[in-house]
Amino acid sequence: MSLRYALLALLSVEPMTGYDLSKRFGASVAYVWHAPDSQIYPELRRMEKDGLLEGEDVPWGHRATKTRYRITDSGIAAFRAWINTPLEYSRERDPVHLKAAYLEWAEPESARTQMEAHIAYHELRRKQWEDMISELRGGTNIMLRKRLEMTAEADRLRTTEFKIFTYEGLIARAETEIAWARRGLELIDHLDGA
Ligand code: VNL
Repeated sequence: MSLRYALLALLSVEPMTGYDLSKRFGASVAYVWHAPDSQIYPELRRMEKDGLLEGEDVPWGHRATKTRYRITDSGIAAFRAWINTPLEYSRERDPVHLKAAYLEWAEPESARTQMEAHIAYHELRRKQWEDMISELRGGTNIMLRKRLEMTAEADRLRTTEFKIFTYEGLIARAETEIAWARRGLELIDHLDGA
């Protein structure tokens, strides 16, 4: 369900074809909400059926057409209702922590490799989120630039600051994961020697 609100967020800026939307998605929301094209395109069609979007045919090349989606008043209302509704939390389902609980079964070498992979993954994500903050601060993120163009001067600061706030939280989380896996490596070594 969250995917549709991510798409509404992007389409609140301007109408887009599925193709443009997918590109914009990749440079913005995808850093927070991963979704492949195979989910995006059918979701757009469902959203149109639900009256949240209106599709119009636009020319594509010489003979073909493409659907360009525009957010409707009902789409804007749905987005507002969503942003103002508290989340229902779901209890954790994290395979890494499930495994961590039973590492006494693992070969120490395999346990080490898996902790190292955890560190590498979260270091990569941290870097990507740090780069995104630089884009947001530097005004080089295309999606935010378009959004700010249609945002009243008085609202621009908070429009930017909440995006940065999002990534600060993700970076802090990545750092916690990295520190935890480093502690895991120490523990594995310590217990292996014991
Ligand atoms: C936007 C731009 C959103 C950049 C982002 O992440 C982002 C936006 C949620 O303006 O919708 O990284």
